[in-house]
Amino acid sequence: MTNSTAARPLFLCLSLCLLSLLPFQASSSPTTEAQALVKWKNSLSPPSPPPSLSSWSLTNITHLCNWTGIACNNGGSVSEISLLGSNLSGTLDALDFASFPNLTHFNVSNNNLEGPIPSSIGNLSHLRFLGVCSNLFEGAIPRSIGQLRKLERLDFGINQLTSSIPSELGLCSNLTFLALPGNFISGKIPPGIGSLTKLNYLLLYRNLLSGPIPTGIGSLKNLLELDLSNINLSGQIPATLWNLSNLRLLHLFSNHLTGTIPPEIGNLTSLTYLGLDTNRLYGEVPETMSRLAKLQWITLFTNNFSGGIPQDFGKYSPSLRSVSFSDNSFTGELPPDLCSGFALQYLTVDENNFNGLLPNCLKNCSGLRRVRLDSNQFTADITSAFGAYPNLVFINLSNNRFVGNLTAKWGECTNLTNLQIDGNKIAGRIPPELGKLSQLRVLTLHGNELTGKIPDELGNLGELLRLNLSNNHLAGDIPISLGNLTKLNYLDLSRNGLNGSIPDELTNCEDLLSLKLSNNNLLGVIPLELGNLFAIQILLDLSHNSLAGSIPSNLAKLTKLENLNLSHNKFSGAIPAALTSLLSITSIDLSYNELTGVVPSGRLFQQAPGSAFIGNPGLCGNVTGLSPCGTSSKSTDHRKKVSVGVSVSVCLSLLLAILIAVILVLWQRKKLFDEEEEIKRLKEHEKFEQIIWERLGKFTFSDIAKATNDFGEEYCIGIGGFGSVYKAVLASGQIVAVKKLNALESGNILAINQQSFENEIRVLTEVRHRHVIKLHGFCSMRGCVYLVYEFVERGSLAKVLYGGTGAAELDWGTRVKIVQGVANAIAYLHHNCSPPIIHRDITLNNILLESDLEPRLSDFGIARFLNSDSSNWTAVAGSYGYMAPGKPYDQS
Ligand SMILES: *[C@@H]1O[C@H](CO)[C@@H](O)[C@H](O)[C@H]1NC(C)=O
Ligand SMILES: *[C@@H]1O[C@H](CO)[C@@H](O)[C@H](O)[C@H]1NC(C)=O
Ligand SMILES: *[C@@H]1O[C@H](CO)[C@@H](O)[C@H](O)[C@H]1NC(C)=O
Ligand SMILES: *[C@@H]1O[C@H](CO)[C@@H](O)[C@H](O)[C@H]1NC(C)=O
Ligand SMILES: *[C@@H]1O[C@H](CO)[C@@H](O)[C@H](O)[C@H]1NC(C)=O
Ligand SMILES: *[C@@H]1O[C@H](CO)[C@@H](O)[C@H](O)[C@H]1NC(C)=O
Ligand SMILES: *[C@@H]1O[C@H](CO)[C@@H](O)[C@H](O)[C@H]1NC(C)=O
Ligand SMILES: *[C@@H]1O[C@H](CO)[C@@H](O)[C@H](O)[C@H]1NC(C)=O
Ligand SMILES: CC(=O)N[C@H]1CO[C@H](CO)[C@@H](O)[C@@H]1O
Repeated sequence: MTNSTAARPLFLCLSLCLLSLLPFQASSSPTTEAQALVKWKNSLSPPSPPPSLSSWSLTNITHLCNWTGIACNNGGSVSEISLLGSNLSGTLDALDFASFPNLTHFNVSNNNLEGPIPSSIGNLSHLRFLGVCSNLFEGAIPRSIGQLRKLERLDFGINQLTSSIPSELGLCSNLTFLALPGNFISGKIPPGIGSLTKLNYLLLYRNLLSGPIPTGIGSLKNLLELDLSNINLSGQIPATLWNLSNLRLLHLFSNHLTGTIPPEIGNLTSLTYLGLDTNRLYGEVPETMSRLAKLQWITLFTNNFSGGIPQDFGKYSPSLRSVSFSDNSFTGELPPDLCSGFALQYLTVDENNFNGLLPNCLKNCSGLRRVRLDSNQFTADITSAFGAYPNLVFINLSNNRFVGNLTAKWGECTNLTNLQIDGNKIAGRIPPELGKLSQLRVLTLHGNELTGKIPDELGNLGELLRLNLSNNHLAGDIPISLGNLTKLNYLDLSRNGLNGSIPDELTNCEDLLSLKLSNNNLLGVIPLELGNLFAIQILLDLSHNSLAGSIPSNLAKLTKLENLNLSHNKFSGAIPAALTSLLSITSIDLSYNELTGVVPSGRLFQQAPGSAFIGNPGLCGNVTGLSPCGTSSKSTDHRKKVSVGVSVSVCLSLLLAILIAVILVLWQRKKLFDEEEEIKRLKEHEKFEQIIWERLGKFTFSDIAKATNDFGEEYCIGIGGFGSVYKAVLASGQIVAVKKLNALESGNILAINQQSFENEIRVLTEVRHRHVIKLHGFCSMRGCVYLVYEFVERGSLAKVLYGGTGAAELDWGTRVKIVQGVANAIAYLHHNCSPPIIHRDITLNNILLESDLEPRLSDFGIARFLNSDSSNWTAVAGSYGYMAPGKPYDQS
């Protein structure tokens, strides 16, 4: 991008014209200033000259001081150039800084300027304010910056600057505001930064820095905001940092910092925002943390903290708004005054070992919007522990030991999108009032002790994507109103005592990806229209019921289906030959029915294991586990019947023996039953993860682990803040790219909501577009999330653009082609996908190039679905910890 080839001839001509004026340039005068401005204006890229600069003209020199963005000092000499957001493209190369000896302000923030920041900027010896943020500037920060001794504000944020922070910056001792965030700056933070003692703001977040925080940081006594998040820092937090008693904002999150938090943190009495999450900090949180009277926002999640939270925490912090302790090893109860100020909106303490009851004050925090207490050992009575939270959007209480009943008052939380209370000991009925939660997208109550019927009112939850009521004691019919849930992706009512037949109306849920009704007492036949659930892909499980009739041949329409389980029912008749067209199936189970006749030929049935058909005495065929059908039907049929009869009776006596053994064992270990059930469920979950891989049809996680020598460095083709990318050449010859999200990123995603993440990923695997990378699938294993993409030859646009010889290939035609491709991809994601997909992180690194330089949009790591007007979903499910709350950065 450095060679701006356009407008070259014009540029040359003007330069020549201006060269002839050189003698006048010896001393500063309005004329030389005007000429320098016009020369730069004419160098800018199309639209050239920029319409916003129409007043900049050599015929208008008399009005120089009134030109757009220009201000003069009393002597009529230009003192300010301020062109914020003026839609400028081009470079600063043609701007002769030496012509502006009296310039105090230079601000070109929020444009599309590119190229290097010229070293000649060091000539602006009177400069006090330098702002170039939100452009495309690249290259190193010039060392000449050290000559700007009067500089007070320096803002280079959100560009593409590389190289390290020049130590000369330490000479700008009048700096009060130093911001370099959102670049590719590497190296260490120079120790000399400690000499900038007037600094109020030091914002270096989102760079590629490394090494420790220099101890000199403790000299910056005037610091109000220190943001060093997301820059790969390691080592301990220097003790001197805790002397910065004026700090309002301290963000050190998403680094590799270790060590403990010392009691001195209590000295930071002005602290409002404290972000220490996603590091390797450990030990107990000091008692003095309770003294932070102005604290509003604290994130400690994803560290190794242990011990209890100080009992006074919250007591003296009446403004506490957001508390996030997730994913540590905290124990004990939550402090009783945690939310005594009632300002609490966000409380996430999931994935710890908290136990006991909940703080009483919680009931009065009517401002709560997002609550995650899941995966702890809370034992509270859910009936009384929760208050009325009209603003609640998200609550996850899963996997605790909550007891009690669900009360009607949950129906008042009409802003709820997620209600997850699965894996507890909740009893009683499901209140019909839940039907009022019209925004609800996820309702999971599985693994409790719920009784009674499924309320018809759940059919009003028109936005519902996931409904899981499995593993309870629900009885009665499946309400026909569930057929109104047309957006539903997952429906799991398995392991209850439901009876009646499968309502035909269920076939209206045309977006179902997975339908699980197994282990109930369902009767009747499979509704014919079930074949209309075209979207169904992951699972259709009707096993362990008393369904009868024949298997409808129009199930063959479920061409995406991967797992079909109809076992342990009373289906009769022949297996429809049409089913052989279910090409996506990776697992089929028709065992223990009353099927008869010949198993149709075809890959599906030939490759199925024998266990898929056993327990159907009337079934024969050329497949494993079944006896072949004789050519002369009658006699062999008879023979078969005999042999089958014999084997059945053998099987039956075996079964009987096993049954007796099982009963005996159960007799003795009645108590263990729950645990076993739990293990079974876990196993099922594992299988579920596996399924996602099997869906690829061709390879599994272990194939990939093998192909990459268990993610060995030699197969790593890229590392970023998100984790690493590996190239895997599978045994079949297929090449895939595997993105391994590190604990940081995956922890973050999982903290948001594992289920909705999975849900999204599954749908993303469906996206097909020439300019969108194919996502084969994902797997979460060993605490990491792995995304498997199709491999793209040339790597990222950033790599081609900035690395080696690539840039030369990228002529303007190709660049336009890339832009068009990306635009196509975005249009497709926004308008042709349902629900629409918003990428939200389109960067040079996320645009990959094929060998013919066709672009492919990748990395939907943080993409979220947006259902037309449901911005809540995105906003609140998003990574709250990462929205810079203070926004000092926008104050310029
Ligand atoms: C600049 O504009 C102001 C009013 O906007 C006017 O009063 C002043 O005379 C102008 N100065 C010049 C040098 O054009
Ligand atoms: C000269 O500059 C002034 C001040 O910006 C502007 O109002 C005027 O339109 C300009 N005149 C021309 C001919 O561009
Ligand atoms: C720094 O600022 C102070 C007070 O604003 C001023 O007196 C001093 O001259 C400045 N230093 C430099 C090198 O400009
Ligand atoms: C800082 O905190 C420590 C430990 O809490 C305390 O002993 C010390 O007096 C505090 N220093 C100041 C200046 O407040
Ligand atoms: C729901 O959310 C909206 C928008 O955030 C808010 O105005 C409203 O008070 C909330 N509560 C209820 C009960 O609607
Ligand atoms: C609460 O649960 C208990 C235990 O299952 C049950 O006896 C009681 O009827 C339930 N109360 C309500 C209001 O559902
Ligand atoms: C929901 O389903 C029931 C029964 O199928 C039907 O009578 C009712 O009209 C449906 N309601 C809506 C809002 O679609
Ligand atoms: C049975 O199937 C196998 C392969 O699936 C095939 O080679 C064989 O010929 C078949 N036998 C009969 C009798 O059809
Ligand atoms: C009006 C004003 O400040 N003019 C000064 C601009 O800079 C030149 C060169 O340093 C001085 O000579 C002027 O006095």
